[in-house]
Amino acid sequence: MDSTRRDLVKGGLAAAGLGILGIPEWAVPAMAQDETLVEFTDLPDPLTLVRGPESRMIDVRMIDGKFIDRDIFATTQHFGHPELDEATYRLEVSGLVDRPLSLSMSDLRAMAGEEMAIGFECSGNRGPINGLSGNGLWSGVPLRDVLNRAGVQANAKEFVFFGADRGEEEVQFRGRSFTVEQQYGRSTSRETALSDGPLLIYGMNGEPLTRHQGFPLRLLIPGWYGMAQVKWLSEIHVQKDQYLGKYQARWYRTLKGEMVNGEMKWKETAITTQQLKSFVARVTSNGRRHQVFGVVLNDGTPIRSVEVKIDDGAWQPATMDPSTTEQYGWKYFTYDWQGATPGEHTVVSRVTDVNGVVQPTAEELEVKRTFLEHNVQHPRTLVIA
Ligand SMILES: Nc1nc2c(c(=O)[nH]1)N[C@H]1C(S)=C(S)[C@@H](COP(=O)(O)O)O[C@H]1N2
Ligand SMILES: [Mo]
Repeated sequence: MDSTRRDLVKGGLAAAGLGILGIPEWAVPAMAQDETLVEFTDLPDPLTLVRGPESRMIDVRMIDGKFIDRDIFATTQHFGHPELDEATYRLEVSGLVDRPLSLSMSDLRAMAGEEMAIGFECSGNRGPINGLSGNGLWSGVPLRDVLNRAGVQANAKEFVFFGADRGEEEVQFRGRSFTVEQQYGRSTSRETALSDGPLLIYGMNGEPLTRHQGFPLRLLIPGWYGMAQVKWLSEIHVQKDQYLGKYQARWYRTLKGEMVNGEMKWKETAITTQQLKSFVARVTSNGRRHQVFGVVLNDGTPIRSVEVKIDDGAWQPATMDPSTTEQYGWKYFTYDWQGATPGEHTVVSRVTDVNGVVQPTAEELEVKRTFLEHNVQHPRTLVIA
């Protein structure tokens, strides 16, 4: 990760264009003028990408650059979008620290900043559109620097991140339920909190965050699913005990079967880092030539290959876009579909990482009973005219 981050940092926070980061702009995949979209037949009609001001997906068919513009970036959350005033905003750091902090945005901006390409998806994101996901060039302060400034004590184990958003939550306990007001809260281990990765973010793609993205400050843990990326971050509380808030302990879990010594064990696990995924975002035609374009995202493990399969054909190697190589960013791939015949077809992609982990088939994922972490190979259906 170090080299990726340093390369980006070299450009400096002022780096506006991609060129200055050493990324040739020609490599950014936008649809060419003479290309037209081939229509998918698996999309709901009408296709609802925006569900009120609170939730929107991106239309992945329209991806036209490395980073998704902040004004169309996917957004979702549990309690709406609080409107915070940058002038009075403070980040509180409390609990098992030597020096509790109350930092203004100018205090944070005065600290050494970094820039990193990070793509993430909501853990509920899935096909056919897979649009609850995005990729940005984020700027902010390393979390570790803020924690070191506060002085984390030796017995600190759990780092809780609270958003400024709050709402009434029902807490159930042995047949009784209690309604209390809670903040959105997520926690990480000491190891993750003090690692060389998490950033307290105040900008994306060279601009300030929008309210949808957590203005004025959000946490980003590279490689993790969306629920960890706490927006409108108002408080970091350092403690010894496990944090068991709803969105930490109950809401983001997977129930999955696993064969252990010939016996099926049903395991509940917390949602953490992103499962290896690729998806077909669009197919375009230019006369008789057809091209498949898609996206790869995961936890930052390097990718070995992406393949595309048409109908019942063999897996064919796709080409990775050489401009999308940042460790935690989205990666793009294309595949030139030769000899596409008029009529209905299915197109599916699969990605393999350097450890030999392959994106699972629907059959392999049947043992996953809950719907989060859905990284299945998702066949798209379309009609060639
Ligand atoms: N404060 C706060 N942060 C939050 C949430 C929330 O409800 N409140 N939702 C999380 C979830 S589930 C996701 S998927 C991401 C979405 O981030 P985005 O809106 O920037 O795409 O925010 C995360 N951070
Ligand atoms: Mo999410």
